[in-house]
Amino acid sequence: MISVRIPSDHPRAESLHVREKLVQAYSDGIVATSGLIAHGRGEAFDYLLNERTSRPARNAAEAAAAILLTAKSPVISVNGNTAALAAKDMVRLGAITDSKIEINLFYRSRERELAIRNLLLKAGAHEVLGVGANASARIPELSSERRRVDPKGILSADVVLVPLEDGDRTEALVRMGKKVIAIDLNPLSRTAQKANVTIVDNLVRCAPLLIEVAEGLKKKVCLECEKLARDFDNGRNLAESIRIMKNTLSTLAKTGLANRRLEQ
Ligand code: PTJ
Repeated sequence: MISVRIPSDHPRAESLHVREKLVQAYSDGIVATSGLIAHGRGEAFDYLLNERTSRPARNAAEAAAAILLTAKSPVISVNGNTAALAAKDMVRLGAITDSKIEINLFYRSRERELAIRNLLLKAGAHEVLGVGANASARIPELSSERRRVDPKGILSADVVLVPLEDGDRTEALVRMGKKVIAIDLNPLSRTAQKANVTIVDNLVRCAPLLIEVAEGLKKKVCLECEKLARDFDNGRNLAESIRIMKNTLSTLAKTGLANRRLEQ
């Protein structure tokens, strides 16, 4: 692998560091080839958010944390990109919200399962579900590899957090009566549209935010969590995220000049 030194004064240094993380994780067998393509798609949508966490994303993160904290059996589903970008944060979030961690891959292979499990264990996870024969249950009406789930985890969960997902599973989980929380920079994706709560934000920013919000809510009474979960309207919130993207484009269409942070 060719590794490059990213100059710290490069205007896109932060974004390039994230890319390098994914490229390294790709050569370590953690990220799927398509994971690199998925990241590029995410970056394009992030431009439209000015690479900032928006108010609707923050509101969705609050509802998500509240739902995780009040769930009976929550599970955080981890794929290659999530492991590469936020392994430590997912483990920490799991500890705060008492959520189990389960590996669930679209491009499933024994090698990837083990590489991701090792990364999660190194990040502090005590138990990693969904590996090998433990993913013995099946999500009904789903034919992709994502159908393989752990009876101790996603199969029996009431709430599932799915960062960076590819669509069909979210619908299937909702059909099974589970609450699905998605993290997806594309508000138009099937996952974003079908989830109960969608955080339209970059996982890299959103993971620490979820931790902060969950820590704050944990200290408060349960009633506040219940209200946050009950009052959240995903359709309305998605519309706000789409409006922010539209406004970014409208402003750009007037002047043609992008925010300096986004210049290459
Ligand atoms: O590790 P595997 O085998 O489970 O495969 C994972 C990928 C991501 C390859 C698989 O789930 C896939 O093909 O996903 P899609 O269909 O490309 O969808 C990924 C979604 O995540 C897209 O809507 C992207 O815009 C979005 N996305 C990409 N990077 C980020 C992101 N959302 C939040 N934060 C990101 N960093």
